[in-house]
Order: sequence, then structure tokens, then C-alpha cells
Amino acid sequence: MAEPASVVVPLRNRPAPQTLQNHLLAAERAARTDGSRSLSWIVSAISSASKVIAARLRTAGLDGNLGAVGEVNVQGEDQQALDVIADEVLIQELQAREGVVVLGSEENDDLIVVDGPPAQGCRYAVLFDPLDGSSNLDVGGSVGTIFSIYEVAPGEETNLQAGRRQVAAGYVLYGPSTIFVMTLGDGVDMFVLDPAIGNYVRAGEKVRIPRRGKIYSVNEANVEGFPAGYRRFLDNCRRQGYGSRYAGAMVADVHRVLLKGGVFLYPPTALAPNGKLRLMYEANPMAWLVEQAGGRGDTGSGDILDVEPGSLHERVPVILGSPQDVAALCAEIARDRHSNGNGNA
Ligand code: AHM
Ligand code: MG
Repeated sequence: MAEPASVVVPLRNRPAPQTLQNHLLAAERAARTDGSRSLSWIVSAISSASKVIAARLRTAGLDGNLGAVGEVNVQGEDQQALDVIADEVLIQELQAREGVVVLGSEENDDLIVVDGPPAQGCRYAVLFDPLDGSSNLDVGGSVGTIFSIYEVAPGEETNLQAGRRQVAAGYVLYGPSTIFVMTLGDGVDMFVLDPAIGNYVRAGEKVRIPRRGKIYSVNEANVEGFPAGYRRFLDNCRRQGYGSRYAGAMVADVHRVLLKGGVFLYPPTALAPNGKLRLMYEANPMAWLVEQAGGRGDTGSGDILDVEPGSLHERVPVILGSPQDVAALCAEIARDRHSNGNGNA
């Protein structure tokens, strides 16, 4: 019997590889505005920067880029060499992109107003934590980049906006693979860097967080200083057989929660009544991503995304995760608020 002739699909009819670049182009076409064109370019600048950062991280133990630089950032934390490198790479990529008018970073005291020709279309502020979890660097642990993008009106470059107004947010996880997770407000998409071709390729579309998980992620060494509602919630989790996982890098911990469910928290303590994590470039982008995946982000007294920001580096208590787990924790916190008028008892 004759072999059936093989069918050759004409090139133009083959599905294009699902790269981050194609995803951004499709989103831009769907939005059909000039603004979405520059927004795609801005996200694509972050993706380019993340490839450079991933490469620097890979050789960090070989090229003398591990360790502190002897400077302290505005948060009072020792800056690592790679914190500074990642910050510079992102600023260089972003300030050259049309539409970027303001940059804000964990590593810089103040917002940077970009000095360039006036933007023609939409104008954007990009806030970022260039290298989150950098205390993991010396031990080869996972770290990440977190970003948050807003549209800004002329003359309002330095006015901070609530997280609800973000137009794009995401993170890059530098672990065994480099993973880019983002939202443009239409669900959460996930891309893995294919080192053979240097492109991010889609690994998850419209990611959904499980409604409930079996893991909590918190720095348990601080538990004695947590408000009572947090302590009761953690006791309940242990009684119900939850496991505990904590990488010490928010990006790695939230990524696990996004995929497997459960809850990540950084509660207030007596010494740090607003916790440790920063609203504008840690809590807000992560909260929007988790919400876009069907989860919740709360401070213990309301949605993270509704917090009206006062300053670039302000901190908020952070609860992120599966809707049922976040609801259970918030209910415990609310019990104390009702009984003594203060959820932080
Ligand atoms: P960083 O941005 O300076 O690295 O700090 C933020 C990190 C988060 O990634 C992580 O969740 C948290 O700090 C860990 O803090 P701790 O060591 O107090 O548990
Ligand atoms: Mg951080």
C-alpha cells in the first residue's frame, strides 16, 4: 500500500510559537490603542532586563558579584552587588522606552522622573523591586523581580495611586528556571525562559489559584510577635494538617501559593506594626496577580489594592493566597477587632 502523502501546513497557517512577545502583540492588537503599544514595549523592556539579570545571577559566584557593596538602601538594608546591578539594568532598559515618565525602585530613595522628549501617547509609571529576596543570593537560593505599572496624567508624575489602578503587574522568578508571570488585567499568564532561543515561551495560560490549599508560608520565628488572630489561624492550620514552606523570597513563596494554593503572609509584629513588605512594588503587584488568578490579597483590615498610598516605600501587612484560606485568616483577625476594637491585639 502506498504511503499517505504527508501534509505540509503552509507557514502562514501554522500557529506562531506562544512567546511572551507574541502574547504582548496579541494583547496590543486586542486593545487597539496607542497606549497599549507603549505598554507592550514597556513590559517587553522588563523581559529584556530580566534576561540580563538572569545571566548575571547564573555567574554570580564566578565574577565577584556576590556580597554586599557596603551601602545601605532607604529601607536601612545592606545593598547586595546584584541589587545594584539589577536596579541599573532595569532603569537603563526602561528609561529608553517611549511612554515611561516615572520610575520607582526599592533601591532608590525617591521617584525618578524620566528626562526625555514629551510622551505622545499614554504616559506610564513603572515601580519595581529589582531583586526581591536578595538575602538568598549568597546561598544560591531563589530570588525575583517584581513590577507594577500605572498610567499617569500630565503633571501627576509623582502622585502615587492605589493598586486597583495598575494596568500591568508581574514578577520574574529566578530559580531552577526563569519564569515570567504577568497580568494586564485579563487573567494571569506564565512564561518560561527557553535558554536555547533566549525567548520566554508560554507555560501557563489564565492561571487559576486553587480555592484552598494545604500550605502556609510565613517566617514562623516571628510568631510570638504576631497579633492573636494570626496565631490562632496558624494553630488551626497545623491542627488541619497544613504544611509549612518558606523560601524567604516573596516571589518564590507567592509563586508556590499561586500554583499550589494556600496562603503567604507577612504579618504585623510589635516591632514592625506594618510588617516588612512594601506596598507599591511588592504588595500591590502580587495582590493584583493573585486576585487576577481568583485569589485574594488583604492587609487584615481590607483589600491591599484599596490602600491609598502615602509614600513610595511604605509598608503594609500582607496576606495573599487562596480565597478560602485568606477568608479564614481575615475572619480570625476580625474576631479580635470586634472584641477589643483592635485586630492587632
Ligand atoms: P527584600 O526586597 O529586601 O529582599 O525584602 C523582602 C523579602 C521578601 O522577599 C521576603 O518575603 C521577606 O523579605 C523575608 O523577610 P524575613 O527574612 O523577615 O522573613
Ligand atoms: Mg523585596
